[in-house]
Amino acid sequence: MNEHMLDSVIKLFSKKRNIILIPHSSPDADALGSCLALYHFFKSKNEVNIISPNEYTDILNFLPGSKDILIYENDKVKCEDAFKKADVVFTLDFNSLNRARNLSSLISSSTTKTIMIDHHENPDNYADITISNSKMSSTCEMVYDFICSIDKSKIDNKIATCIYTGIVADTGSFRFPSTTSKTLKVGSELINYGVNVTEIFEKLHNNFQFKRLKLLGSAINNFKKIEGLPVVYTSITDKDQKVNDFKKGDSEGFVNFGLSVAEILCSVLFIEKKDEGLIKISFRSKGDFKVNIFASKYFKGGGHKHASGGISKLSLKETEEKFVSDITQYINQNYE
Ligand SMILES: [Mn+2]
Repeated sequence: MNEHMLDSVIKLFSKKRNIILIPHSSPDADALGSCLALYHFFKSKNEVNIISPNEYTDILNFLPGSKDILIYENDKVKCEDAFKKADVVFTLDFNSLNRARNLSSLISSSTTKTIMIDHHENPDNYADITISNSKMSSTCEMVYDFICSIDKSKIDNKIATCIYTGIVADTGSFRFPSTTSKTLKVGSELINYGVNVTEIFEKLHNNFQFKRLKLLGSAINNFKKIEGLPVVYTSITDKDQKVNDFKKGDSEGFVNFGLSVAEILCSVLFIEKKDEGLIKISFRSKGDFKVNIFASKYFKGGGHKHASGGISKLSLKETEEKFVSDITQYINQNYE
């Protein structure tokens, strides 16, 4: 935040405000951690609501304050009422209004001040105040800086827990390339507020149902390697999901197993979503392999250099065939 921005932020919150905090749809730990940290930060002197476009994984219910989150999909009237009274809207951990899905028109048509805090590349220009830095490990790290620049003395165990959770989730526990010495310094400062490092790891990673382990088994078993390319891919069919009682968030992290193979630079997961009539795609890469460019060129997606998403309206089989041909072309054009 530059000085000019900081001045307008401080001025904005010099009196009581009615604030809405919005994560991207199907929010992850970074998005919800950011919302909840700001919720605890602002709520003593302001009216604050968190509105998520849709449901999120119940793994994140351990975050303090999560029971207060409103879900737009389930509670439209209450959420729209909150919007009518709001004078400041934060959008957190996304760079384009369409990532707020069904909430995007409410945000764009409201006359409130909008503040974006986000670490994705190439942010859209919809906010009154855009705090964007794609070099940051996580939106939670940015929220930490934001809070420190306004009133660091308000940080307590709840705020620290929310921010720490988002940082560890988005950095793969401080190991992705986005992790800087400053990220670790923030982590270290948060631990001084009594954050329970082991418990957060356990809640995030060792808190699943047995059927999720079986689903992982079938995803691993389905992995295929493209001959001659540093690429592997796998899929989860509609049937796999039904047999294993698939819940939102269950497939989180599956795609990363592909990158555990020597010399593999790109791993892809296709999830068949029969009810939505599409295939959801997760792309992961390492090194110089820019998977966000591939995702946006061929699969209407985007995201980070090493972690992106996309969709396909073809069948699962056709999507896989298209993917093999597209990625072969992409690598031949860009990397050889
Ligand atoms: Mn993030």
